[in-house]
Amino acid sequence: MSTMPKKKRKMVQWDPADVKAQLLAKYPPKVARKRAKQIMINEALENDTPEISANVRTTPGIITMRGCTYAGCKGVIMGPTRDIINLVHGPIGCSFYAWLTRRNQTDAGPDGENYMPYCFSTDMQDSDIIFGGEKKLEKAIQEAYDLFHPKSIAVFATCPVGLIGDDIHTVTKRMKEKFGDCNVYAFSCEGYKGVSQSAGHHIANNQVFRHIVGENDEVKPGKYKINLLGEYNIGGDGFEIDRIFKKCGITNIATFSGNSTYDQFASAHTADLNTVMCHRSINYVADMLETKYGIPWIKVNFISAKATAKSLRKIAEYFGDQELIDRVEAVIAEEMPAVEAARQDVLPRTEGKTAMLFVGGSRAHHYQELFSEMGMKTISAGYEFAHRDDYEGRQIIPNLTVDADSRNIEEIEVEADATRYNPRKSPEEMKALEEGGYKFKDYDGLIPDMEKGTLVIDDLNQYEAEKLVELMKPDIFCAGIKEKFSIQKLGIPMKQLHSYDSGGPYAGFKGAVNFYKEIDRLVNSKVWSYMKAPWQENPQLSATYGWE
Ligand code: CFM
Repeated sequence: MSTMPKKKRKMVQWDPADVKAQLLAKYPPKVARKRAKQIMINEALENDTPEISANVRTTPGIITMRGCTYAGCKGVIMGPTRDIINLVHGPIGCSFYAWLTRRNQTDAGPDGENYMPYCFSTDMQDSDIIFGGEKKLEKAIQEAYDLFHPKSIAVFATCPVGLIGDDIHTVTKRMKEKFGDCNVYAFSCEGYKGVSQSAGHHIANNQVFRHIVGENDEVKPGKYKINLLGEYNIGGDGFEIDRIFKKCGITNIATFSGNSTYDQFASAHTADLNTVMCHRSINYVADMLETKYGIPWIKVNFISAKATAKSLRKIAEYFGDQELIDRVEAVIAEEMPAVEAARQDVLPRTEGKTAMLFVGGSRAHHYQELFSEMGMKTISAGYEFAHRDDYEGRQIIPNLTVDADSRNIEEIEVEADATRYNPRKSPEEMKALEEGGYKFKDYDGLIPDMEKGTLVIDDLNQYEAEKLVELMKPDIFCAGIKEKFSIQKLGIPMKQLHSYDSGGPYAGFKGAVNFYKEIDRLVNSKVWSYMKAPWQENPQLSATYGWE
């Protein structure tokens, strides 16, 4: 491929302050003031990161990229567990949009119990809204039990359920007692409950911790036992990470929750280390597992080959066993040549190109490392729904203020388990590791990793996305399905970093190779430069806002 002529780099000049001013120019003053706090020009200060406003309500009328609380609970956290029946209590539309659209993959496992291809819903009708839906819910739970005899049934509340006040927790409790061999519980995850799907993660994880974790005390085989928290097996990422763990001799007791089973959650307290991939969706589970069972946690990242190697070394260092350390080094040495060859192949065509990343609550950070391996710079990035700690680092957590919206979400009180609390390392061992530079419970966030003068934008919306592309002209824009076609119509290639379009895995070593090839193909395709929307050539209608 090196015979291809080197393309002339297009020079795009922009000034971050000017871009910010232009993004805000059309807003009414009150909205502009609010958005100004969520649009930050990165100053990448030495010891201090500038403050950004995050996890606040989207102004009504703005077309946000966010999803709802129900999406975060049912879709993100519980959806990827294959042998729990996910029964949605609500109108059918809410189920349709949670049915296999996220591309969280699964294998049926040795027992073949896999309910993921099914869609379970109470299909609420007008009459249920008027007279109450509890009886219908009870019947639906019974029907699911009779048909499948699952280990567990999870019930999810959608908006109308909260509005009419169905007591889903009493219904599920009664059914659990009635069945005796099936764990039934419910989630009050009505879509409106929080400002985004982030509230749904919290509601889901609280209930998983309360109803499932710790149910199975059986000791699983394995010398180096870990849990992988916040990895959802999108496009097979979890399969690739598990392949690498296996090769290294690391036993993954439970993934929360990609390709996981009920029993994995139930046994999670038997692992000796928690590794946290997506900090946003699950850091509180890591904290609860430490408080209740004494398992320490570390942040890891398996997006990019270098990050994968670093994370594996971190796990090996924790266990401190020479056998594991050597094995991890051998695996890295074996996997890296293929990655490096693929990287060298794409580099002449990708180097110097620019990217924008606007994804959920962790990928807008994680993928920057993968892009930098290809010599590409992220010029603007942000999360849909992350909190300030995901931007600025965990050290700011004590300063976070609780507002009316966050107060809505239950914080569960956890104490050390009377019989099963067992610190995996003594305070001296922990101290020795920390003195050698090892960091537990640590996440620095996205901002310190971005270059000076780049733009960090929280809860980007459709209007601003188009404006940003127009002003900064990135070579690729990464976000989700809602953004895909509007961005492509602007003549810029768009890669979905939620569902990966039809691609993946992008995690681990093999994933990095897949990603290099995919991005090379996208940023070097000419097809988008031919795009000219009809209205660009021949505007039919123009208008101004009332306040202009
Ligand atoms: Fe975590 Fe996720 Fe993400 Fe997330 Fe998500 Fe997702 Fe995401 Mo879409 S759990 S925060 S709620 S890494 S579904 S697998 S891609 S927005 S960046």
